Amino acid sequence: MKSDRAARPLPIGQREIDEFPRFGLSQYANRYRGDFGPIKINISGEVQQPFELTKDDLKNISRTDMTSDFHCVTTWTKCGLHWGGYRFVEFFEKLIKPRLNSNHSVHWVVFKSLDGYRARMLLSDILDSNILIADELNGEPLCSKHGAPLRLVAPAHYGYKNPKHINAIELHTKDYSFKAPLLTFMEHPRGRVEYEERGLFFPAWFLRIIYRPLIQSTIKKFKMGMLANGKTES
Ligand SMILES: Nc1nc2c(c(=O)[nH]1)N[C@H]1C(S)=C(S)[C@@H](COP(=O)(O)O)O[C@H]1N2
Ligand SMILES: [Mo]
Repeated sequence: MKSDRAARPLPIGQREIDEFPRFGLSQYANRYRGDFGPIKINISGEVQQPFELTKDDLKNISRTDMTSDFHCVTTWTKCGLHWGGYRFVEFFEKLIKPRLNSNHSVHWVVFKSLDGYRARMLLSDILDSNILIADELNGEPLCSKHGAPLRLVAPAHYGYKNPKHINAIELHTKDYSFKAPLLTFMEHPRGRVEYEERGLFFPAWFLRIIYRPLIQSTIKKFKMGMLANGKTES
């Protein structure tokens, strides 16, 4: 059943789907683990000393929740997901900012994941109050399928800017050159849904046409990956 979205049209080029599939780049499909382990995030880059954050550090941050739609760049949208966790802005202000270099000028934030994925975001984009570091989905602890132990939820950005299984955060200056985990054209530096920043070099309408036929086979590959690598949740 589709959700009632009469009052709010989907973003340009998106189509609503019923399920919320495990999804990503095909090369990550087979890197699923039934248990991605406890929270352990290594912080490095423009900091005085690299350090590690664990669940204990999160006790100092207030919890929050948010209902939002999730837009994959390949054109599927899952509406009305309810996330729980921490606002990234508070996570950053309390746990990272005090330990930055005194003369730092952080511009890019790079998230790295336990499955080898990585995503870069502009710091100024992710200090927005609707960006969460989530550990709950629809009232349950976040499952492995959708990014345990912690994932970024950035509803104004395409799915590829919502890294799952985060285990490292790097703070970089403006001149940092990011190596995308995908082909260069597939990684827009900002990836905002509102401006249809699907990728680079090609117009967004063209990327829709080449991505859309890949959705079903990708969902299948990610399902197979879970079956092969210790699926513990549906
Ligand atoms: N660690 C990790 N994070 C990732 C990906 C991935 O393959 N690995 N895929 C990205 C893409 S392209 C999408 S659309 C979303 C999918 O999130 P979901 O699996 O919870 O639906 O995760 C994003 N974050
Ligand atoms: Mo995606």
